[in-house]
Amino acid sequence: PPPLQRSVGIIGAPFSKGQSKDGVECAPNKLRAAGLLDRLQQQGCAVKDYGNLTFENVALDEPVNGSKSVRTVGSANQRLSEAVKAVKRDGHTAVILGGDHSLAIGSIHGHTAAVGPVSVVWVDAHADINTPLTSNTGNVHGQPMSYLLYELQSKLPPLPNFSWMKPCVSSRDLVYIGLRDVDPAEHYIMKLLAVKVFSMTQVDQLGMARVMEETCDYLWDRAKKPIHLSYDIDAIDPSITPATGTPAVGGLTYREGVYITEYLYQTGLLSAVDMVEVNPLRGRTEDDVRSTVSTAVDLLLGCFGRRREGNHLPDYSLPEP
Ligand code: HAR
Ligand code: MN
Ligand code: MN
Ligand code: MN
Repeated sequence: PPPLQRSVGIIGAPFSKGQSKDGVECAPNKLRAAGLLDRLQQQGCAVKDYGNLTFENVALDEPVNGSKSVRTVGSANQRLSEAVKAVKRDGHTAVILGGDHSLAIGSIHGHTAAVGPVSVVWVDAHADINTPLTSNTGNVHGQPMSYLLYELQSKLPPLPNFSWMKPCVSSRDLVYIGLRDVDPAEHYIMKLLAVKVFSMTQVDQLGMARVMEETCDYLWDRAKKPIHLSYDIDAIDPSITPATGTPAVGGLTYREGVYITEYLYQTGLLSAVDMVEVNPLRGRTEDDVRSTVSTAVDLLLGCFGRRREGNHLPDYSLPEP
């Protein structure tokens, strides 16, 4: 079996300007308060918490081609990219606690800057592949994949505070899982680039076990590369994770969601994980928030070796009478 990475470096990215709803910036501390670090340690991980990043609010950040807060998003992602690069150079698997999904720009950029080309597994109800010119909402959290892909560079207008970033992902190294709310332009782009997609239709057709086998077969066809898992909590059905900004009915079950993490853990290739779009201000009840946060924690524990069959530490020994 491959040597399994159990050293975790956590970065809080309390960033919300990639969309317009307050609250998503509270998620990193909520995930910590739910016991994330202790529970990772209890399951045998070495954990280093790098704390929360602070981001500057760029004044006079007027929309650019209709996209909102572009300068603020650009400078925040530059900071995040440097932080992720440092965590990778320290030898950890990076965990980025969002924040909204626009932070995948800096997270994936910093990851590739440290380790070279990666495979991206994007688990989401949404494709987040609008260009600034196709977006209907102007929210950058619906656009990060277009910034990252080599193949879309000629379609991007120049963006203020993004000159630091260069595209770093090939469309052949991207797999989507869980899609069910995709804009026409996004659908066109994914067909044009022949991106591998397991929408909810394929999840229904194949079952999650085959989806994960085919995901890895596809990604490993050329070479095994470090995996960047970008997990949007809205991939899970809103009956389980309602506290999120753009819930979409018909999502993954808790079990399907956890299976993805268990499967990727055992590949031994998981190198960075984003957990994004948890919004503690969006639930209707305390229970809504609790269920969303605890599911996000369970998904992260699954990424680092938690098994539903049970776990024990390698040095466990039975007490003698
Ligand atoms: N496609 C829409 C847009 O471009 C919706 C994006 C949805 N939000 C997210 N991202 N949570 O996954 O704005
Ligand atoms: Mn707030
Ligand atoms: Mn997303
Ligand atoms: Mn989403």
